[in-house]
Amino acid sequence: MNVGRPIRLFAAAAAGLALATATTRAAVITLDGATRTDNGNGTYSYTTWKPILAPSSWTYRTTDGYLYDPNADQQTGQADSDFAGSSTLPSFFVQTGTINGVEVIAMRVIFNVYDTNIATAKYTGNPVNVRVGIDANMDGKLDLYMGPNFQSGAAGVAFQLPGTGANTSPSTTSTSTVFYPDSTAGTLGGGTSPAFSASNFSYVSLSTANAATYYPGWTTQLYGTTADPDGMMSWAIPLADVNKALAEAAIADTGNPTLAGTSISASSFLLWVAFTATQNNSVNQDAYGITKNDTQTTRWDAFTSYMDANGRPVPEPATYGMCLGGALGAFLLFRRRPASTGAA
Ligand SMILES: [Ca+2]
Ligand SMILES: [Ca+2]
Ligand SMILES: [Ca+2]
Repeated sequence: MNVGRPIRLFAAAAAGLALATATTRAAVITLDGATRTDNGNGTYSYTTWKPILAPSSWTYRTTDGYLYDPNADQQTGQADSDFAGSSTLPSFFVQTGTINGVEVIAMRVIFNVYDTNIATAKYTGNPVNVRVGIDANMDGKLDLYMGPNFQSGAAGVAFQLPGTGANTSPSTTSTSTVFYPDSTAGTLGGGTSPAFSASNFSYVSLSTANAATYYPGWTTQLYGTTADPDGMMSWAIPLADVNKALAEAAIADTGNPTLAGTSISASSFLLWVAFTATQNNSVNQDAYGITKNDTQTTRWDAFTSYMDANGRPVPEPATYGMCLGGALGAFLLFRRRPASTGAA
């Protein structure tokens, strides 16, 4: 199933609606801020971090419509790379806003066990290797991966090109060159990965005890029977750098000819996927929103819904029709006004 084309049509139509909100002042992001707020009646609101939306038919969907990932479903056994969660506890979020005055896209995931190697900045062995992938041009194929890079000796936030293959499902997805863009699209890389700092990276030990601060309603999730604290990892990347990386990827990734000319804003509808791997070239641990026992050729866009960095879904066709009607009416009204003024 390729749902890219109809979604792209609605997205293009909705772009006009996004313009109306584009002038809203961007919020200042607190990278280790609370995941959600408790409404006090058994429900929660996501006012800053936005959980990834899930199709209504998908198995791993919370009752309020978000994608979650079951515990202990990662393929190689490291609990620190297992996305933790339940049908009431999503663990993959995005947020848009500013940090130190720079517009960023921020991402947050929560793992089943807190990894002290990461906490002490000893990036040795096989620490959690997490990537968020985006489909920026709505054709179902992931175009770019990004996340904290602990492995290459130059620790920091980095991008990766898609590997060879379709990159449309967990089993067809792989990652290739690690890079950070400069301002010359014609050559891959050339920039320097921003080193980890409080303004772009956060890793918090999350437990039932401190859930009121970091994630109201969270209870320590189990990999087996041990109630270890979970690891809440958040990072931020300047939006401008994402677009530079997309421009470089459009040239360097010869298997993705339709990416050329694609850039994004916080209001762009993207497919957001997350996965972990023991190496910088595969998806061999946990894919967010599907378990290791499910069919790994299931397309990412069959279990993850396109949304913007504000958590807004692609508008339904009926909604779009109403909005278009309203916009058209306003346009005609605006056009008529000078004529009637002139006649007076
Ligand atoms: Ca998991
Ligand atoms: Ca794509
Ligand atoms: Ca999974």
